[in-house]
Amino acid sequence: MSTSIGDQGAAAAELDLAAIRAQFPVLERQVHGKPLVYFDSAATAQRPLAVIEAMDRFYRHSNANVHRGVHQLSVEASEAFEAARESARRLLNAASTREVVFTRGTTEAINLVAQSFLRPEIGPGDEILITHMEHHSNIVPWQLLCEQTGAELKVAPINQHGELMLDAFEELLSERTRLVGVVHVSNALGTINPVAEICRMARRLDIPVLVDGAQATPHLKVDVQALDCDFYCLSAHKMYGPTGIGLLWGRERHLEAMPPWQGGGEMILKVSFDGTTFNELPHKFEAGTPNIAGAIGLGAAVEFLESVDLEAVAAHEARLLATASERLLEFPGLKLIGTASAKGPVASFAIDGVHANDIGTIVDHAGVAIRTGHHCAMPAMQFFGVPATARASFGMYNTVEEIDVFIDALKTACAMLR
Ligand code: C6P
Repeated sequence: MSTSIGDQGAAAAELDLAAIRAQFPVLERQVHGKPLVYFDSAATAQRPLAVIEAMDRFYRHSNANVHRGVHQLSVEASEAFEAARESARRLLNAASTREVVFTRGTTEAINLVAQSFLRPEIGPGDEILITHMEHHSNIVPWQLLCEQTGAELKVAPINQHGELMLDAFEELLSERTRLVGVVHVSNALGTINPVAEICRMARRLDIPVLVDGAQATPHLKVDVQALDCDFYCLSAHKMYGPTGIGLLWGRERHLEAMPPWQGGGEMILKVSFDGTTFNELPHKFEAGTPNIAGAIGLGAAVEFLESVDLEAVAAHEARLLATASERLLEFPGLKLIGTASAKGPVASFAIDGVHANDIGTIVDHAGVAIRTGHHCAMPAMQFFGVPATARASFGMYNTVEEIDVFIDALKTACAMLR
């Protein structure tokens, strides 16, 4: 398990960028008459042909419901759906596909853990520990749970670089802590958290750890067994797959002990008015017709990630981040928000006297797509005393030349807005 994108880079081979870019049809388009520069991969990455074609193939040739029919199409759909689960297992080095639950994405995976794993176990006097850099998806489900149960939400502090203060985090762990929820790679700051170390600390007190991996899986090799966490959540659309699908990985013994979260078809073995017998893992948590094409797209995204040299990708993305950060710091009054020593490819910044949304609008006219706002991480914004940032986030298909276009567009924006 790598902890830093930069660390992976030193000996890595060069990426064949032209070959990678050729796999992403959207990169050929123009926006406002200019070639698209897509610097918003943290919001959602673009999709390679392999993903688009896998979903298209399913709809054209094998579309049917899963686990229900004996007819050929249903068999093919079920096999493709379960093959995608096996691909997801490989991605995370999970011990078994029984531990891989398809969800709508990271958000739903975290809510599932909050309501099914923790809610029956928790009450007044208990605590849930998260960090100050979490996405709202890893804050609000715990706040709701605290309201429902009388438990208390604790927040571990971060420093001015946007790094978790590990000593303070460890001090907040106690026999009252019933779960730790931590983001692997922060979407707003880029910080890569030392998740294995966090799990070691929590393990000493037998506290389960949930990792929000939404921003990690497109960039890092993740091994849930090596991390020794209890739950890992991800969204396919951040890792070159489709929207509306993601997964919860959970240790089998936890998932076995957890009650179903939603009831309906697919998650049962037998139903009568006297009672219901639930299906085995992981189907117990997959009520209703699933997002079949989405799961197949997720599987194709995993295979796409397996087809590239992830170390070379990491080195390339680290170079993009370093170049962008250096060039951004040349702007007077610009502050980088998030300067952790271990960082994913996210350059978040604020400029004195200039609103982030105005920057976003002006650079868009040069064809450059960035995200502006609070990035669903308002507490992190509050910590840095800014209402919003402009965020350029990179994927494997971005180039240094695109950073030149972005910097020129930003110069135009500053000249107009100041
Ligand atoms: N961050 C961003 O622009 P969903 O919406 O469930 O696929 O993912 C939620 C989520 C959870 N955790 C982290 C660290 C995330 O980055 C996200 C999504 C997007 O940064 C949209 S707000």
